[in-house]
Amino acid sequence: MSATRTTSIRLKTALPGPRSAALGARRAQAVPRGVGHSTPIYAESARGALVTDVDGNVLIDFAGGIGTLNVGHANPEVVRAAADQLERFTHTCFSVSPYEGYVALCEKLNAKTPGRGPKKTLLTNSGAEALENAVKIARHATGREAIVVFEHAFHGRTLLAMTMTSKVRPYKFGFGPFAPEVYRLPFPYAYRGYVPGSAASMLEEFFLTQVAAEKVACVVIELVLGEGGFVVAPPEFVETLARACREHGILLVVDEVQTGFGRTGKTFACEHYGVEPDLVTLAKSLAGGLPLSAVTGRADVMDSAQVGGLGGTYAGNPVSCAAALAAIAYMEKHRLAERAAEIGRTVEARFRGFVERFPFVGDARGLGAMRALELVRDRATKAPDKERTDRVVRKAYESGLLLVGAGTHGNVIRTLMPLVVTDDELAEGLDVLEHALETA
Ligand code: PLZ
Repeated sequence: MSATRTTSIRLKTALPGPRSAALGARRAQAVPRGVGHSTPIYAESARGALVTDVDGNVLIDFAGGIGTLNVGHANPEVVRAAADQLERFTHTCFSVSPYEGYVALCEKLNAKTPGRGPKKTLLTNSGAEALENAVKIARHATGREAIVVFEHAFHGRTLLAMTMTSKVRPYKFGFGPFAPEVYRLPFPYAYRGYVPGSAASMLEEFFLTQVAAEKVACVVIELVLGEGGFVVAPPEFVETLARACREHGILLVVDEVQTGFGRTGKTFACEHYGVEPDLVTLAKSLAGGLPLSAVTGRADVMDSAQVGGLGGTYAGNPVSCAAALAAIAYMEKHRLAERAAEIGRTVEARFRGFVERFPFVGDARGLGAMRALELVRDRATKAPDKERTDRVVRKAYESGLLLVGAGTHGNVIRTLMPLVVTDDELAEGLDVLEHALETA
């Protein structure tokens, strides 16, 4: 830590301040309680990795809109591109009167995503919608109905995406009946019992006891679980899975909604594994905070659905496309994936120290800047400690750091800071996190 470090956090009030508290009271009257929030801090403005709240407090953001802000809050190049497009036209609907931005973005994503053959891209609005469409396309292309997903997966909140999501509370409880033909495999969770080398026999058993391989349209996997707690799939597992998919004519869909656009230290998590998925789903940091998602994949697969079978009124909105093109150009120009790897090394070193220092930190893990701590009641039983995790998140925001938890047991703290975070902001945020761990 350098003596000359600049500090960014500026607290004028206790948090939440009076204006945030007043908005919280209005919210309670106006918004259903089902819409949760991890902090009660209401934003007034935000730049880079800093958020200024309605009481004038400045906080460091390690949540980044749950991973949507790799290029930073209100990135000036994204804002300019979106504003220019807003001036020209806000919307025509691509299936009525198309426009270049949609096509240019698809060309860009076809070129950037893993996989050497010809590719095509469909644009949609949200991560969930991308997953829904990936499944529609996979089913159409294979003529099969079953889909295979993983324990601890998160794929969204619409009926099919919610069905594909694993965690019952709060995401599924009371919201059934669920979509049919969704089968679930255990995720290779090293800290909680995955045995290396067991992938092939597990898959064989699965296709005998759960669903016949020749009935499966696609397997959908997050290579690093997002909401599930930043568990990194071991490469040997992914290789075995990809091989089984190839052997059985099953399409491999990699959900890069949270891992994408540099977060893991490479543009896409797939690049760490050398797998070429048939389809990838993209969202979050794709458009620098504007709503946009995509399915990119093998042209022959993407083209299988009939004309008019894919689309949506707002899908691929021109303002979001302009923002995405600017966000991608910014990531390339500023080598944000490399910066993510560097951030990851800094965070990893501090987190290793936290494992040594705090007996309740059971595991520290991640890939690139996507890093997590798993909190347990004791290291022998590994009993999850959600209560302490919630206290850490609260202590952190009270001291000026926005954080989000994760994990099926709610006992994981994860980092999703904008990748434009400065070294000083990063160090200060990590200090606040350490203090929160000390006192929570
Ligand atoms: N796939 C891998 O991480 C969204 C969820 C926030 P949407 N994760 C944040 C919440 O509380 O709903 C996500 C993801 C992965 C799909 C999705 C879904 O993306 O844009 O939220 O629909």
